[in-house]
Amino acid sequence: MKPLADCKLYAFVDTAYLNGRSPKTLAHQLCEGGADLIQLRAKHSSLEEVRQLAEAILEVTRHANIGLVINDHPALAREVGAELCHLGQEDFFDAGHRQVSEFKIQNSKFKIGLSTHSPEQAQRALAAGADYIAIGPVYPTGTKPTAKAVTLDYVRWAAANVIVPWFAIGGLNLQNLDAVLAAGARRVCVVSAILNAPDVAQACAEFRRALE
Ligand code: TZP
Ligand code: MG
Repeated sequence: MKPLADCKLYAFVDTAYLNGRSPKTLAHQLCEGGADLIQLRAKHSSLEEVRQLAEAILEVTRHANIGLVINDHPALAREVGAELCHLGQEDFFDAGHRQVSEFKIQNSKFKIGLSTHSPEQAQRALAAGADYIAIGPVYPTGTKPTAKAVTLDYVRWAAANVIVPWFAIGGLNLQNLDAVLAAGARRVCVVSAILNAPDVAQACAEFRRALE
């Protein structure tokens, strides 16, 4: 996979948006559209289901040389050979973890990203050694309906202060992308605007073009 700093478009296979499509087909379309990273987000799946999904998607992402991020399950991510894992505040700090190195035993190349929703959380994530952080939700989003929007103010703060690769996330679409870029974002995570598009690969390619 590309170095994280060069990854701009972070797309998702989110099982909430499958609508009958196969996860593997979606992964293909995201790769074809130019995603730099793909996260498997399967909030209502059992660990065994996540493992099977991850193994299927890895066949696609490995071939495309794109990093696969497993949401929520660091041990499983390492076991299946995914390149990265993403954890929320509740999965990491609230669960008693302090350093991402706790998850890197015997695999120093394995990377951990952390969600953050405020400057204080970002500083704590950086001190914990996060390989990347997510900044959001920038806008309200149906993908995470209970999360409060952090607004472009937090994006501007990140642009001025965050020294690891960071991705703006939450409610991003092709209409508001320019405002997010103007606030200083150079990397974005996009779930529903890509997975709900009539043509996933084309939607992905449009984000890619806008980010170049
Ligand atoms: N974390 C913060 S916002 C969000 C997550 C997982 C959801 C982003 O999804 P969408 O559909 O791109 O708003
Ligand atoms: Mg989580």
